[in-house]
Formats: sequence, C-alpha cells, structure tokens
Amino acid sequence: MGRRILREKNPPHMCHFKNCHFRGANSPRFTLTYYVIFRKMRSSLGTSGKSCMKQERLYYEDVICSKATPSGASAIAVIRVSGDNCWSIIDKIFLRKNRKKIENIKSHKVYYGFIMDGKDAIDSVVLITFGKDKSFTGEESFEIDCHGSELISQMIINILLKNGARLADPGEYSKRAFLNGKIDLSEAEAIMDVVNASTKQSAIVASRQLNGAVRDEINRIKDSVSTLLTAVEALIDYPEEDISPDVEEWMESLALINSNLESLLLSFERGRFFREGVRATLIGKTNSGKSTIFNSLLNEDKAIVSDIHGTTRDYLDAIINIKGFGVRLYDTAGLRYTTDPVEMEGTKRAVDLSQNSDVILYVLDASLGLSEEDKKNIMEIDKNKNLIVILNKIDLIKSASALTDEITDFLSIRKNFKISEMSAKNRTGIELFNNNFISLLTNRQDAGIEHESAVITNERHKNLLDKAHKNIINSFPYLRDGILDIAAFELRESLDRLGEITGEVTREDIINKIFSNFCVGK
Ligand SMILES: Nc1nc2c(ncn2[C@@H]2O[C@H](COP(=O)(O)OP(=O)(O)OP(=O)(O)O)[C@@H](O)[C@H]2O)c(=O)[nH]1
Ligand SMILES: [Mg+2]
Repeated sequence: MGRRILREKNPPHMCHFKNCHFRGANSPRFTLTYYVIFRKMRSSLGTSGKSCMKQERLYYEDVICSKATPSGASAIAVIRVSGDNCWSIIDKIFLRKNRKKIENIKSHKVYYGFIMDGKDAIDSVVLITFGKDKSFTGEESFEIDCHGSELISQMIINILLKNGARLADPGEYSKRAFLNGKIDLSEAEAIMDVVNASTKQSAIVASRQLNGAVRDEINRIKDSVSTLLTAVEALIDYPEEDISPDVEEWMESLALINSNLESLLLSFERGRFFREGVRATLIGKTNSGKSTIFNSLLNEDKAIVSDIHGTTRDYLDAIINIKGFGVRLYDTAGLRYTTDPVEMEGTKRAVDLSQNSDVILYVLDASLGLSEEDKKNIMEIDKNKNLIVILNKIDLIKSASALTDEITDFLSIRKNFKISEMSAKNRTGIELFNNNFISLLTNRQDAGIEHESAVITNERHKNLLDKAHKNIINSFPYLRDGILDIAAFELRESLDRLGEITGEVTREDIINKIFSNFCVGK
C-alpha cells in the first residue's frame, strides 16, 4: 500500500502572525515539514500563535504493524499496530473467548480471545486497544500480547499484512507520535536513550528528557527571545508610533537569555558522560601499581601484577561502574626510558590513550615520593584535562600529608585536579577515589542529578544551542546601538535554532535521519 499523508481541514496558506518567519510558509508548495512547523508553533507559541492557526490534524492513512519485543523464544511477544481505522482489522482477525466478535470496540480495553486465520485459531492472545486521543502515536492503535514463539508472532504479522497493514519502518511509531504532536523531537530522541541506557545515571537523564525536561527549558528560553523580538519588531514596524525603547531592560533580558543558554551548554559535558560513559586512563611510572589499581577497581584479577618493572606491555581495558557512571578504564604500560621497540610502542599507546581520555589517573608510588620523572610526565599532561593523582602504596608510609602538600603545590597551575591516597594492595582509599572521581566530573560531591534541571546529552542539541548562543551574543551590540533590523535578524535566527531542537523548524531529511536510527517497533 502506498504511503499518503492526509490533512484534515484547511492548511494555513496565509499566515499573518508576525513571528511566523519561516521561509516558504505562505507558499502554495506547503510541504510536510512546514506543515509540521505550523502545528508545532501553535503549541510552543501558546496563545499568541493561535491567531493564524486553524485546528488541523495530520495523519498517515496506512496501518503499520511490527513486533515490539526481540526475536527469539520468550514467554510473551508484543505486536503493535497503529494507523487510522486500524480497529477495523480487529473485526476481521479477532474473536473473543466466546468465539464472538467484539461488538463495540472501545479505547483502553483489554480483551482475551483468539487471533483467527479464516476458521483456524492461531493463538490465544490478550488484545489492548488505544483510541487516537490516548494512544502513543496519536492514531487509533492496538497491541497483541501473544505467546512468545517466533513462528506464532510471524504468523500473526502475516495475518495483519493480509488484512491491509504494512510492516513499520524503524522508529515509525515514534515518528508518527512526533508528527501528530504527541511528543517533541527532543522527547523522541530520548526514547532510544532510555532503551539503550546502561547506567542508572544515563537512565535518569534520558527519562527526564523523555518527560520533556529539555523541551520545557528550551521553550522557556524561546519565550524570552520571542518576547524580546516582538518588542524590537514593534519598533521597526511602527516607527510612527513613537515608542521609546527600554534598552536597559532589553539588555537585561538578553543577558538572562545568554546565561540560561550558557548553563544548558555547560550541562553538555556532564550529559555526555551520563550518556556515553567516561574514558579514564591509568598512567605513571613502571611498578607504581597501575595494574593493581585496575584490578581493585574492576574487582577482578584481569591484569598481570608483579614487582618486575615493565610488566604491562600493552594496554588493557574494562567497563566499570563508579557511582552510576559507566567508565571505560584503561591500564597501560609504565612510563620509563627504554630502547626496547616493543616497550616503546607500549608507552606510546599509553600516552595516546591518555590524551583521548576524559580523566587521567596518574599513579605515584607514595613510598618513592614525587620524582623529577613524575613531574616531567605530569607537566606533559594537557592542563585542561581532568587529572587525579593517585598516591598509591600509602600503606608503606607513615603519613602522606607532606607529599600531598608538595603535589598540591606542584599542581597549583591546574584547575581540574584531585589527589587521592590509596593502597590498592590493601583495597583502601577506593571509596575516597570514587568520590573524587565523581566530584571532578560533576563539580558535586555526589553523583546524583536529582536537583539538575535539563541536561543536554545529544550532540545535535549541543550544536544547535551553540549556534543559538552565537546569535544571542551577536545581537548584543546591535541592540545596544539601536541597529534593530540586524538585532531582530539575530534573535530570529536564534529562535529558529532553538526550534530545531524541539522539532518545530526541523527539515524533513533531518527528521527522517533521526527516526531511521530507531529500532523497529519503537
Ligand atoms: N605495598 C603495596 N604494594 C603495592 C600496592 N599496589 C601495588 N603494589 C605492588 O607493586 C608492584 C607493582 O604493581 P603493578 O600493579 O604490577 O604495577 P604497574 O604500575 O602496573 O607496573 P608496570 O606494569 O610495570 O608499569 C607489585 O608487586 C604490587 O603487588 C600497594 O598499594 N601497596
Ligand atoms: Mg602494570
């Protein structure tokens, strides 16, 4: 069946709303993209946008179906079906326990019965119905919970296909939910983050984004930009009205917008850690105890440990969990002068890895103190990198306080560092190390993000925020000096960039690309 997109009622060919600045909005070649933009604008601009909007609805004509659970045998498999009038298929393929059809299908009902292929009952199933107002996609939908045999679910899908449905594309349910205004683009993007979350922190951040945290924050900023833009445009459009601009107030609200954008941008680094995990590399002189620390943090004897210098020749890695953060931890070959080509390659790899890490864990043998070689190695570490100096083997010394002072002094030119005392052999100091690790990455003592508002985790959002931020910075001097046309242009551009995050002004090809990365059934 071909795919068609239908509109109810008239599309808004003419738009007189002042802030409707989307190119082509009044053109007869009114594409799906712009159509979506207008629907979305109405919700995001609140009442001000309503003046140019007719109540419309956009939906797909065809019915899609797919299995939502993974392939292979399982207790239950779930098959999803969505599309306008898809309940008519239920009439053709489902009989209740008493072998009768459902007389009057209602939303949010659970029915027990049989999927029929002609006269044959294929499986006894539970059927759940969702009306278009209450479904995820915004369309009439239903779900079939059948027995989790690959064969049975395939047979049911074949029956659905025979009765007019087609197989769903990856992410098509979410795409329909977006196009029907049930979720915005940032919420849709969070769906796969929730599905793929591997740590508690990444699950919390993704689920918060799914519940609209990013959307709400972006909309708050957009409202402020919009208010400012309306005031500036009033001055441009009605010079005869003799409105006197309150430049001071404008500059104040611009500064507030700027700082809101900056704190969202700052959340990205943390957000990336939540989402992608953190890369941390143990580096330091031979025999300082890197492999022992690696094993202690991993809780497994994975790396070979010995008192022979140069035991580790190549790097090893493992995924560990530090207070809810997924961390890829690397153990590397010890740094020392050598002419052995294999060891030279090992130390080169160690340096390369540390340069690509989010955190460098420089390991010192506390019983040997801070040598010139250690100083040289530490000096070579990029000053902007997060650094934890681990004073290992503190069981061999009476007190580490003098050494800690010496290192603090030595590191005073750096910003992002911590010092952690540890005895990897005795497994002491690990909790303190974990706390240092978290507070270095989050600037907080605990890893909890309960009090954080929106956290940006998505590269696309970050790039758009960067652009919107630049537009705001650009608009400052123009607004201050009364060059209002250019100031308004920059404010509009920034509104567009913010609208791209939530999907109000996002090009169709970008939308398609986003949803094509989803799994089938989502
Ligand atoms: N007393 C004491 N000994 C330790 C501690 N940590 C490691 N060691 C010992 O130090 C020696 C070297 O440990 P490794 O973990 O192999 O050191 P490394 O830094 O990986 O060494 P290379 O792989 O050669 O670079 C071993 O004999 C360990 O048992 C510690 O906390 N206390
Ligand atoms: Mg080692």
